[in-house]
Amino acid sequence: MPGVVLVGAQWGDEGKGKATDLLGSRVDYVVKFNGGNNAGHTVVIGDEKYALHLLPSGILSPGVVPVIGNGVVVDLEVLFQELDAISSRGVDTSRLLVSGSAHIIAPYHRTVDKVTERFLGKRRIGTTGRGIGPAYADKINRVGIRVWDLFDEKILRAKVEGALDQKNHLLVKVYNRRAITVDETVDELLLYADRLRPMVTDTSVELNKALDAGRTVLFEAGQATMLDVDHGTYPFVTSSSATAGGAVTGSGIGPTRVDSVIGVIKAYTTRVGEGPFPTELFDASGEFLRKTGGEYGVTTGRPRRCGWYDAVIARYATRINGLTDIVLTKLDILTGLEKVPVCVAYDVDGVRYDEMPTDQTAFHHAVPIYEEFDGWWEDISRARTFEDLPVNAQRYVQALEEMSGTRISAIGVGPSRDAIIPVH
Ligand code: 2SA
Ligand code: GDP
Ligand code: MG
Repeated sequence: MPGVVLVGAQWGDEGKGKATDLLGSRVDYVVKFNGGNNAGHTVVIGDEKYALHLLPSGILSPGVVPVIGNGVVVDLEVLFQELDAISSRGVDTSRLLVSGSAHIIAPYHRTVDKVTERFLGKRRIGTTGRGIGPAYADKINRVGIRVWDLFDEKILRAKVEGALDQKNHLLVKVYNRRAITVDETVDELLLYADRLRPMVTDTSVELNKALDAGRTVLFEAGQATMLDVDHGTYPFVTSSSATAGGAVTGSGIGPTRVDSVIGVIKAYTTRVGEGPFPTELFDASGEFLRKTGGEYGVTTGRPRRCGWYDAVIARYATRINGLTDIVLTKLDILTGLEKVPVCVAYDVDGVRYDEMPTDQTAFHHAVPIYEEFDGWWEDISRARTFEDLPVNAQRYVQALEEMSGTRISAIGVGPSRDAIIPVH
């Protein structure tokens, strides 16, 4: 019966892909419940490195059924490119299931995403340009196209017509672009319909049956808590529910099916795209984290903004997601620092905040209040028990655990599958 949710606790790229892969041998299903191919998860298995975008990370584990849930937005071209790429490397992709209720990213969503960002200028979000926001906007606006619609050409044509109505007006009149035709869109979407058909099902039924039968289902979030459309740093967020609640609505299970919620947190902080980031570093320390941590986007290659660990965010993520466990990643990247600062609270115009300010102006003004920890120089990449860690690294981890209020159940000390320390 265990339903396990795994979420990012910061602004993404915490190492969720690796954490999911680690659990792979113990789970029967891995469900992606939000986002689309804006995600980028890196999994390193032996000498092989896999970058996954739209596919759930569980696809790499033999025996796991990977599921794309109803909360996901699917770019069909990317789906098949990704499937072909990993099949050609010997991965069995035949078990993939896709929810018929998931929404489609049509070519016009990608166009609107790019054009809107350019139009926003200084107020841009820094999106991945994959059409994610416009596809979710259509879903909420009730002019979206769902996977089921691909199998009835008449319906598909009518829906594309409805969706293009307003868009063409905007594209032609406001953005000075050419109009997109119904025919070109329908033709492109139908290219994939036959190949997709056998994977499509009511995944809610499948997942609930699996849970009833005592199977373990892992719900894997894309993006992260601080990018969640409700709980993140709005408007500098993605357009989906990336927190634990999204696992429920995005896959069609009830909240009572969730037994544990794992938050993946990096030992420092990164962010890609625009928006406030209190502990961001603009000096040599930031460059050190970016270089040593290889902090470049998996999807777009963008350099990630880097900063110190923020315990206010960890506490917030604990509360919003109801975390039961934390997987702390990339502790190895902090090796070699004299001192390791941790943000314990914010100063907002002279007032101390121990909890996350949800008012956008207050968060923009938040100045970190730091506590400094002594660093360590020893290589920790081969540590496999907590006691193998230098005492200063142990103290750092214990302090983070106390500040977040959630137990740290595992510590990552390298990118590979085995570079992990189980705790407790
Ligand atoms: P979008 O494209 O509408 O979802 O962008 C909105 C914001 O969400 C951020 N976002 C991400 N942040 C971190 N990692 C993401 N995935 C890729 C990765 C990013 C990449 O894993 O490396 O390759 O650049 C991701 N996806 C969306 C985005 O930066 C905007 O701030
Ligand atoms: P995700 O989007 O949360 O899945 O994370 P990404 O894959 O975008 O970024 C995390 C990066 O850190 C990947 O390159 C992983 O291979 C790597 N990684 C994960 N855990 C660790 C760790 O404990 N130590 C080190 N050095 N790298 C890690
Ligand atoms: Mg990522």
